[in-house]
Amino acid sequence: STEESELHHAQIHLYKHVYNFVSSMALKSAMELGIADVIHSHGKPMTISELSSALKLHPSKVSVLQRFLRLLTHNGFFAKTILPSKNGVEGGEEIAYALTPPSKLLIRNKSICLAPIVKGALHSSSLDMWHSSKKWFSEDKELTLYESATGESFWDFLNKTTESDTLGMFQDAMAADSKVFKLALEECKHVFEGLGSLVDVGGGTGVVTRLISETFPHLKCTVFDQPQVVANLTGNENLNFVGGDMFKSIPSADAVLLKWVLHDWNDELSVKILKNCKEAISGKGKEGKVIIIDIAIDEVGDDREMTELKLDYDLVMLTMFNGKEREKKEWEKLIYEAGFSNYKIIPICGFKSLIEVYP
Ligand code: 2HI
Repeated sequence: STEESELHHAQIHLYKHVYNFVSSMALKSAMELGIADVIHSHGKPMTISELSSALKLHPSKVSVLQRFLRLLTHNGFFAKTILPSKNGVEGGEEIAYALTPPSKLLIRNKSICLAPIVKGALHSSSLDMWHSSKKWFSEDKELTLYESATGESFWDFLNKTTESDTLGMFQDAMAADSKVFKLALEECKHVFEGLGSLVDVGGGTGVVTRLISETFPHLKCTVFDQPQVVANLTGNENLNFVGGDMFKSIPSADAVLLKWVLHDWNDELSVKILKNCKEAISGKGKEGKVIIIDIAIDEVGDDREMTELKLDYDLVMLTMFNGKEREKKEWEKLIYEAGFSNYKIIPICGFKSLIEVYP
């Protein structure tokens, strides 16, 4: 009956969402084991026994590895290939696992490697807070879920010195993400053409600025971040690191870059940052610009998978920082509220957008 079939589908739907975390955590296991690295250095697809000895697993874990790989293969991280039987005997064929484009993103020491994102985003410090959401919903406080659960903000957690280098973990993740920008820079070169100077607000260790600086060697670049972030960093003739507070004032330049910054902050604080950006580019008159790189939610234009990722990110930003991912309309409101007159939005890097904002 239709009632029965509806129940079946509803059940599958619910269980699938209950166990979504298993796919995330199996991906984390693959990253920690370094499965992609091993297949990559082997240079060709590997059988289970080859993998298990290269990974130095306990012999009792061979079948465990095989089952992890079955799920990861189903999820598109590996591809099964059949190796011809060695001695030509029928049924002697062996299965070997090959890399796919998503697992190639886990290979370390490649120019683009997203393993640090997997590590940081699926670290217990990013996940534990979710167990406290019921308490958080009942609170009449402006705390993030992270603060409500741990008693301190994520930023304070990053900055306190502990035996595990959490600030380093976060910076590695941000730097890894920034390297993806190298390809995007080709598509959006025109955005930076003709500029004399650029300040990268929240530029961290300067990965994006270095990429821009390599492409535009005459551009005077400044990486602006909190004093403790830039303390031990040195630039070169056209790249310098400046410590400060973006809520107070931002160094002057022809253009300001805000990559993955505004989604960490609520509307009120984002407008404050944008107003300081406007002040920073005021010397250039109408020629100055602010360049925002962030997510723009577009439930109509994007497919389901893309929207799901953007909405997931929205809850990550909400729970960690009281930040948000914004729809195009919300970006527009923010931009005009900060006193800008116009903007242009283009998609880059798969799921992000580049927004050029003009005074
Ligand atoms: C490391 C990486 C991430 C994290 C925490 C870490 O939180 C991310 O990649 C995510 C999120 O899962 C993130 C992305 C952008 C951003 C802040 C966090 O501005 O330790």
